[in-house]
Amino acid sequence: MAVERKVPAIIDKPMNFCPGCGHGIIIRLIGECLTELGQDQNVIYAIGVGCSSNLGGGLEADRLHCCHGRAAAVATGMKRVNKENIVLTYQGDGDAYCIGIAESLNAAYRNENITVITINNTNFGMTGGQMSVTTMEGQKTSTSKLGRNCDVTGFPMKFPEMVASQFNVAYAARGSVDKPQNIIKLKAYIKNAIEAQMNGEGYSIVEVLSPCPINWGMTPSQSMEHIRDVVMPYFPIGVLKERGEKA
Ligand SMILES: Cc1ncc(C[n+]2csc(CCOP(=O)(O)OP(=O)(O)O)c2C)c(N)n1
Repeated sequence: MAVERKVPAIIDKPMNFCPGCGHGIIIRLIGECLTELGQDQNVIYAIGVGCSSNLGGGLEADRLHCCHGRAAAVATGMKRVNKENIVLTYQGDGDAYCIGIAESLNAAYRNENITVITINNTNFGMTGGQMSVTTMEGQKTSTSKLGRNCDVTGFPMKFPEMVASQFNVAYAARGSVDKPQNIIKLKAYIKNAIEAQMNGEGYSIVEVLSPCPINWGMTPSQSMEHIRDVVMPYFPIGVLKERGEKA
């Protein structure tokens, strides 16, 4: 018998992401996880500046659209005064790891009981594809026309690995939307991260490798292959810190 799959009620209208963008898949997964955990009417968001800002346009949930990079600090306050709510941040790599690196690191350092979702598309998508700390070595962007030179700019930052190895966070994982098998795994990571918060275990983070076909100058299917062939070998997917594991 065919199983009827409904769009989670929390996602109330079409979103305005570019064709081939991964955000829609990720938002759908978050909505499904929240619904299955009975938290879809209990979630509040701290949203970053960038393409992640578009999350708010399609969601039936209260959210604060934070100043650029500050979502982890805002989420900290939201959670501390609303302990019964599930608090999620939804940010890009530029928002969370470039301009917001101090807030992001400090929330993890304090093991705040929040869930951080970071969309890593290896560039500043919304503003025209500038180089980010996650830009791959040799990647051409509008501010690295000849390809990123890591001898000069440093190497792509692995934020979840940093917090998983150095801080006493509850859960850290990296997933990808490049193919159905990985989307299923990603859903399990997001669910675990939210469950960690529900149990009061502390800071949980899921980074998602996501395509940006427009700024990468690729078709949607080429950009999924690019994730597999180029991005994933450097940013491996999987659980980086299991729940219940000490640093
Ligand atoms: C204080 C401040 N500096 C710079 C900007 C311009 N700006 C808007 S979005 C963005 C980058 C977003 O990149 P990322 O977080 O990777 O998100 P994406 O758009 O790729 O999803 C920048 C630099 C801004 N809005 N505010």
